[in-house]
Amino acid sequence: MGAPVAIVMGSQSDWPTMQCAADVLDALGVSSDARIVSAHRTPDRLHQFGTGAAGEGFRVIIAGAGGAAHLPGMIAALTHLPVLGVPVRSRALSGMDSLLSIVQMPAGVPVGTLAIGEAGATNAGLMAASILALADDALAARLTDWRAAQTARVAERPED
Ligand code: RP5
Repeated sequence: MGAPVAIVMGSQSDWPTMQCAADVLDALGVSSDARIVSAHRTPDRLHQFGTGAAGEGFRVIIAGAGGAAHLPGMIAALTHLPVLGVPVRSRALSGMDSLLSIVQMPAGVPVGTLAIGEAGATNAGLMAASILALADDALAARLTDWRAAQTARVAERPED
């Protein structure tokens, strides 16, 4: 069976951010397939990916882009799969442009928008795992363990 999660991004330059989603999914034992799909530079690839994603076996799509970040919304327009949008931090406007481009979807075409940058990518991975865990008890247990380990790493007091 192929990877249940697609991680798509507008550019190679988005990968250091989007890799956070792949890393947390990997830690949870969920395989993902990362691809570069640009809404503006590769529109045909975008259409092919969006219309074919469900048929490829993907269950959740994580889409990250920066600047005029139309990728998550356009993918959501082409598939019924859940789309999680990650606003990548941009050079000019620090990702505020990305955030507003992704979050302000018209009613009827949802994108679940996460935080700007690496935190958003990590949380997109966790959210994708949570969605898959609804139908996968073993994954739900791994997710619970991951959260418990995170809690255990928080010290009671700060160190000098
Ligand atoms: C967007 O433009 C990409 O998602 C990226 O965040 C931004 C800049 O892309 P590059 O010029 O670095 O390829 O399409």
